[in-house]
Amino acid sequence: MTDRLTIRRPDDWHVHLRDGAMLKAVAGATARQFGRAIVMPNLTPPVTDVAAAEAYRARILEAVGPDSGFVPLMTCYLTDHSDPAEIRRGYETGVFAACKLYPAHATTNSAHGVTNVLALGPVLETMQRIGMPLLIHGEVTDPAIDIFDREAVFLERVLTPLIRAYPALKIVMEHITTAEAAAFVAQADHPIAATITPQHLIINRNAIFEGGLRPHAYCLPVAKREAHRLAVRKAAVSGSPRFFLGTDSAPHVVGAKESGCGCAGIYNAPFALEAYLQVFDEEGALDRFEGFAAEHGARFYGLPLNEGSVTLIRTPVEVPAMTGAGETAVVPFLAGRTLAWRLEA
Ligand code: OTD
Ligand code: ZN
Ligand code: ZN
Repeated sequence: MTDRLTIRRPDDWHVHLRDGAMLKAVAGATARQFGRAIVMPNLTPPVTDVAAAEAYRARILEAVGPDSGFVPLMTCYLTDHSDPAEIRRGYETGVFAACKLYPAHATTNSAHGVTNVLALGPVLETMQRIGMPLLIHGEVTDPAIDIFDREAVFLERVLTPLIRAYPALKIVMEHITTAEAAAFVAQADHPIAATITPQHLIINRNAIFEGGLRPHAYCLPVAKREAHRLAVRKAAVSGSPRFFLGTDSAPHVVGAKESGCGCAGIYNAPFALEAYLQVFDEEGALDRFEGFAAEHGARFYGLPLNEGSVTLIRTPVEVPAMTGAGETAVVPFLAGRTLAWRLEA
């Protein structure tokens, strides 16, 4: 039995680092594990131009401190009014690593998102030409579509026409949750990949209702039935370079989750690597962990692999009931549970 695993330093290809006090409270958890992270732009107001991204990047670097070595990769939040020249300037000057597409009202702070993706012609043409990835929150927002079906319907209604119209546009389907999305990404004749979160590998939708309403198991896209969890797990451990790590860690202060209208989002950053590794271990796929965590994403983005390494040790570790205090008090994913691996300090 393997009891120590050393891999190249991994990256998180999808994280919400927030701002202000919450940024200061949570950024270290990500920087401790990952060499780089794709930082989501859904602040209020969202990060829609180069100046806002540079200022946000500076605040993140201040929060992680001068010696962390952590590199935040910034994203541009697309709106119906995004300017292709600004996006290109951001990409070519190394400020923007990608653009993020939120269908309007699909998830937290997405009110300024895009109402019709295919109407973004000049932006998408520019991105395709310069090789800039489009990161997609892949759910339709049509209220007539059941919330558990919104990802699968997005594949048909939006993603299929999109890849037909832009055959060379690099696309990442973020946080996939369904067998349909896993199959689509695995098989598409297109430069497409997907990120996978720890929660969608570990919980199914029963977790949201286990003995009562469980707000800390609620995120978007919402967890699906068990058959989907198993399909997403299979994709993650398959060794396919189209699947890679993206935590979608999305902290909300405890009172905003435990509420009459609780916010969507799961804070998994503190034990992200441990949670993923447990899944790979259970699946007998320890040898595939490094590809998923530290290689596939960088290759898809066209970035160099990280130098350096991290080591995980097989030893029980208990996830605390809460991290932070006051305005930064957050209940982490798997709070109170014991995980089988621990990241070596
Ligand atoms: N999902 N919560 C948030 C974002 C994600 O769709 C996402 O990327 C958030 O709070 O920012 C969530 O449930
Ligand atoms: Zn999303
Ligand atoms: Zn997210």
